[in-house]
Amino acid sequence: MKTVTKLGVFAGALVVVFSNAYMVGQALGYSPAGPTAAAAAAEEDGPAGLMISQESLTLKVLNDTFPAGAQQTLAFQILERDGKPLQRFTPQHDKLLHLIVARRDLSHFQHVHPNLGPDGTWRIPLTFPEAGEYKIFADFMPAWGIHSITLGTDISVSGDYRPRPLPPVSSTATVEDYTVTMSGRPVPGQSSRLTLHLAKNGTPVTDLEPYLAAYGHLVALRDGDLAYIHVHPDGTPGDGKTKPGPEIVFFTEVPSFGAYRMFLDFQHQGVVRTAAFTVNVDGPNPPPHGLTPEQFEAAKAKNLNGGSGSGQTGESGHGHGG
Ligand SMILES: [Cu+2]
Repeated sequence: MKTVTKLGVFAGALVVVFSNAYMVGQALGYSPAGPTAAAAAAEEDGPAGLMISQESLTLKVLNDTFPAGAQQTLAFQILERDGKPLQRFTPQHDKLLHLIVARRDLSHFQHVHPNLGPDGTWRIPLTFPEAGEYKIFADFMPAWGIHSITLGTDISVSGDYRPRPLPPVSSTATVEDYTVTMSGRPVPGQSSRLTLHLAKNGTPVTDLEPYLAAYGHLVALRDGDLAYIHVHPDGTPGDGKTKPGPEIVFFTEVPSFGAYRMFLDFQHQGVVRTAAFTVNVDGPNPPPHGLTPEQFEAAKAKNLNGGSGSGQTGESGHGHGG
């Protein structure tokens, strides 16, 4: 057992050393171990939004209670590693911070933009429409940062909670007079092209308005843990080639197979609307640690055989007893 423990510690230490090297390298604008290793390290970070604290930053909500159906001011801070509120942010898509609110059953979604106070406290009037378990995601980039970070935390709104089942899978969503049709198929671990076609009362929409510097914003939340994927479209308004509809093209990468709820925010005739889709993503999942499928299968086979050749009990490599 001692050997196994030591190996475990050693493996852990390797991961720490590796990711530190990666972070330093990334901060300096290069990847010391090459693009494959960098991709592997990024992969190890996993999907965004699952943690309250990541990369030395911590999301802290200042409210104590959250009433159902009544507006109140949500107040929160992003704490730096010394516990002090982060005060300087780099704008992304016209905003210093994007706040996503979703109910755990994915029946409710909001994408709003809080205001930053001089002391580093973010505030926004917010209504949780019904009782239930919610999650909020703060999507931002520190002024000293080089990429966006999404921290997430749970919010409980007390009362009679009746979770709803996920709406059925459909490639069409309607919101008011608009019909949005999705084509393309997300593939786990791979950048996949998704095209969203917009029509109003059956007529293709060709005069979409830029909203936060894009013709559309797509947020995907994984059913079960609400892993967060925020995708911006291919092309930006005013680049001379991106048309204001009727199609918006996204390149999105989902982390695994499973069900996702995808929310498209778009602006037309002065109003921002959200169309929501349930999408079922088929496998296979990408192998871990940035390995190729062949490398991973070979590693599995090696571990199963464990050097003894039995491959049945796994005792030589996976003992947990005393
Ligand atoms: Cu936003």
